[in-house]
Amino acid sequence: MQYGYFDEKNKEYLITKPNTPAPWANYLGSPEYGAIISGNAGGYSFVKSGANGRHIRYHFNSMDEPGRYIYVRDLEKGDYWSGSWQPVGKDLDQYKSVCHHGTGYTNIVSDYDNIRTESLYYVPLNKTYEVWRLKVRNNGSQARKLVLFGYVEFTNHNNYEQDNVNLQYTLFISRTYYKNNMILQSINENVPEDQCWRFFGAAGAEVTAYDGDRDTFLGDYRSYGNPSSVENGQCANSLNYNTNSCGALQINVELQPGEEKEVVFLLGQYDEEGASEILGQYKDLSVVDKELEELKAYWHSKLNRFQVQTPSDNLNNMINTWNAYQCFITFIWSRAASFQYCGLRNGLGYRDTVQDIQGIIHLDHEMALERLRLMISAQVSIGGGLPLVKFDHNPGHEGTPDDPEYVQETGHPHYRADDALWLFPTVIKYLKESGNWGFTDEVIPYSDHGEDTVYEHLRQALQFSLDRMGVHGMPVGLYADWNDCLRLGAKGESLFVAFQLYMGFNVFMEIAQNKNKPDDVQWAQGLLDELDTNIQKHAWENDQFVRGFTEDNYTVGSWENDEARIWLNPQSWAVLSGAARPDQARLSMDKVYNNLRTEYGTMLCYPPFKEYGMPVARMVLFNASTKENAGIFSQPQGWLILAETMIGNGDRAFEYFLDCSPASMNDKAEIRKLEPYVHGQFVESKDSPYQGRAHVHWLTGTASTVMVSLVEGIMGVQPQFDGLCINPCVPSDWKDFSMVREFRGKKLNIQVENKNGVQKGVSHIILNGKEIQGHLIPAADMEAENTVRVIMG
Ligand code: IFM
Repeated sequence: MQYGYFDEKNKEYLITKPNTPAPWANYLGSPEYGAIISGNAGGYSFVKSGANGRHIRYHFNSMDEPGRYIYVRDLEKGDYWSGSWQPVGKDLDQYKSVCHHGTGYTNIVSDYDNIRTESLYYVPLNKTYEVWRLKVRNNGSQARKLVLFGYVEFTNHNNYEQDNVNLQYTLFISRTYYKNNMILQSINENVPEDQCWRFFGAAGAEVTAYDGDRDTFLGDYRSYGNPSSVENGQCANSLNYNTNSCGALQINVELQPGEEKEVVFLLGQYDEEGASEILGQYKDLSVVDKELEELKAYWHSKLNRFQVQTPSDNLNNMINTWNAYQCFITFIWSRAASFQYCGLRNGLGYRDTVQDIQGIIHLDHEMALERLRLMISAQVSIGGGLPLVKFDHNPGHEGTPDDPEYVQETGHPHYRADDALWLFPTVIKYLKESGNWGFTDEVIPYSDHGEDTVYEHLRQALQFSLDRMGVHGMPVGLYADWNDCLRLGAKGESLFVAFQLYMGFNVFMEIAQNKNKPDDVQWAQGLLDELDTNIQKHAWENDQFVRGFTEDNYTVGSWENDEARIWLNPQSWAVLSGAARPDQARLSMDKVYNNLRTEYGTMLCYPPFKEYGMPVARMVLFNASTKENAGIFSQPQGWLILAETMIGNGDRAFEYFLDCSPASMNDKAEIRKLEPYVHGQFVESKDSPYQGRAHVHWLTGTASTVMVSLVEGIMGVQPQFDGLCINPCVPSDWKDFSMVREFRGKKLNIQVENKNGVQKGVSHIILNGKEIQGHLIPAADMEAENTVRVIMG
């Protein structure tokens, strides 16, 4: 079933049926002032921290409530509804609505009983409050008297846990006040220093009545769907005292046929003075249109740095807007706040963040650089990464995972085997995109003590693994590798990490070569050769790579096992790292195709664990076909696509893209449930009764891996030190397609011709009328704007 569609031109997803199978969300603002909103206006807001700066309430694990509600009541008929379908939930035969989720804004347009409302929600650029602009229009032939209500439910404490569980305290420390068209809420904690203020105000119309007491507004034994004040058509001018607070503002309007009125509601964490100043800025309501345009321009100019036109709308929507936008959202928000992440994590996961950076490098390498520096400064001097980089990370002064204080503060004991190795693909991508070669010489502190150049940081990352090798000559798995549930320990070995190390050596050598350091190249080459021999000797099993070895020498991911006998990641990473020989690549990738692929994506391993489990295979805790226990983990789908493109298989790479693309499920949303415009963390696979159902929306490393696989793999646009390589790997029935790419301040309009229908292979390129052999466009030959013809075949 379909609930909406993509509007590629406006970079929006339009929800045309509001009864979506899960709350379909969008992000507004940034963690400085963050807001999440569903197609039914459910969601919450906070300043800086989803857990500690929360000022509006959302019930996690609920039916998507409460939220930023606007109610409309017809004074004469007594009927009422809401600007979003929920919470009142009118009959969908009479109530029509279209929710436009765009880049940084959401606009819900509804029609009911000849009244059209447009509720636009956004956070202005670089501002720390939110705006709801309501337009209400009488499309009928009779004059109408309407009562409008804006409603928000404040938390009673900035810490959302306190708000939810410590009621014997938090219920008694908040008060609301009404002043000058706004409800102000104060929370008495450590007054006066930490006195916390929130406001909900209206601009553009006079408030006729208000409620600051939630229980009065809702009434006893009622819900958000039938609040007492709305049903009565009159707020009670209540203020809370030892009860829950809220902000409810009532505005009465009269509309002649065809007439439209506007009111702007504003919400944030400001005291009276700050709030009045903000309200004052919206005296002229046209500010809203200006701010909306600014917001669109900000996002669209980033996204427009890489745009494609291919025969697949699905791919176009993903590359041009939604996958790219999701990469930014995941990059900016990390795993801080969504409808599943409740905001509790007080920092950035090392591996997740370093991977997230990759997703935006092609669109904004400057934004990427700042975060990259931070992550390098969270590498411990012995080379490993801190599993969690706290929001108040203090380079040079942090504890380490061996240190009880760090463990107590972060809840993260022990090093992960993979963390710092993620720097290799990320740093090299940044260097090649930006051309900022000097970055390798930049000195950055270690997290605990000391400092080094980025180049030496990379060497230390290799050293961390070299200092922790197992009996087969491969890196040990420690507390976890990429797979959080695989505990191979201090002696068991991980093939995933072995392939990461393999890639690490190759990247290090490439950089060393460019820096003219032959001794370093030789050092890395010798170690790489050794690792290669060990992988070939111990890890290849007829037609697949194994996943690892436990301390007691059980082989994880052996075809001889009863459970989890084949794993996806070692096969794709053998290709990505360059370790797989051509015949191994083909055999193992075919084995993946034949044994792990399902119509909803490719499983992480199969069959699921049932018997073999703790302490090594912790995924046994998950139901079969769920998450790491043979679920379709979404992030590895990107590696799979990329691996297929590296061995020239465009048809299969595209097939894998279609399997996992959220847009492929746009007309099967009742199965997938999640938003069809964003990836989730995983999809249930074939041993689940709900095969195809996806979970954990928005904040997932999938955004970056799939993005990279589409941009560099399928579209084949790969920056190099000295230029831009264009080497697409596409389905054989793609005869021509185009791209627009910005690269180091130059613009390239690229037309690809594939008359012979090959999957991969460029015969020549014509740059501004001049023929180039091969597929590299030298940076030195580029003009400010370039016409590029790429001839495949
Ligand atoms: O790699 C991890 C990630 O760090 C957190 N989510 C699960 C992934 C796979 O275990």
